[in-house]
Amino acid sequence: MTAEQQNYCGMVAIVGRPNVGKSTLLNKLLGQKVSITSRKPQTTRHRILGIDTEENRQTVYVDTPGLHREEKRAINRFMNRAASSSLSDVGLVLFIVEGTRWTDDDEMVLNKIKESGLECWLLVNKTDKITDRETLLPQMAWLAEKHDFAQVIPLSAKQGHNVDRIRDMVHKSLPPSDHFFPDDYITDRSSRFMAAEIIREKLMRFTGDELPYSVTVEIEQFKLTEKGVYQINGLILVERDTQKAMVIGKGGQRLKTIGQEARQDMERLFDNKVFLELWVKVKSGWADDERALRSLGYGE
Ligand code: GDP
Ligand code: K
Ligand code: MG
Repeated sequence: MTAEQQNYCGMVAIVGRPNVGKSTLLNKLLGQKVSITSRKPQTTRHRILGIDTEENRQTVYVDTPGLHREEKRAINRFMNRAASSSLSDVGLVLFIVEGTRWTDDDEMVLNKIKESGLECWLLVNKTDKITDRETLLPQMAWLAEKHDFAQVIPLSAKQGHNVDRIRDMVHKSLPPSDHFFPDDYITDRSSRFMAAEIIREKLMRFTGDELPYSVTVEIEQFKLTEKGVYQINGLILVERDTQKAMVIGKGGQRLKTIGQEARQDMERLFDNKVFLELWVKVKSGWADDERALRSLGYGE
């Protein structure tokens, strides 16, 4: 009689101030875009799980929205709640910082980590931006002094440097446990949710700085047609007419680009042909209205 194979599984939180590269790392770890990224802070509004299963080992990564001191707007309050609750059910924290910069926000995140008492690995990201290699080691030594980190690892999430190594180390650190998710899952989020996020990413990429706060996307229809195509209808909600015009662009050109780019990403992620239709509608004041946010799924 052979013994059943031992399984290993655990939750790993990816934390750090906005824009350090958390979502970029998660996507690289999974080899799939499950978390949208951009140059703008507050791109990640929801807690997103990325699931990485290799044989008997399953790592469940939690990509957290950044921690913000500014809690004026309702959306920030939601993000902060999501960020702090993610620290309560994890076994390991990956703390991402930029190799070239340490700020008060990094300090604040570090204090949260210290309070949690969780094992923490320091990942020093964007090493590709450090042109003078001589400065990296002293900078890493200086960062390593800040806490009793179990590991200190340089990283370039964008270029993929050390990503496989981190993935391996994390897999090996997992405690014995049954897997939390079926082995073919890459995220806990629905395809509907992923479709909305992809559209939001393109909106942020192709429109001005004004938009991130005020735009949201609802998927009104997501169905498999008889021809085997995903018919996806997305509604883009903005706060003002001027923003509506900005999203649509001259002669509808910008919305067309957003739709084309979003469709390509969706086809890659869903591994299926997609027919995407987008509409833009003005819905005023939603970012300040917690109830409206909840109805759009932000309170989950
Ligand atoms: P998050 O807010 O922490 O999730 O950060 P994102 O993953 O959205 O990344 C923020 C920005 O930093 C994006 O423009 C990324 O392309 C960029 N970025 C992420 N990792 C690296 C890296 O290793 N090197 C460089 N040069 N840029 C990076
Ligand atoms: K970002
Ligand atoms: Mg992010």
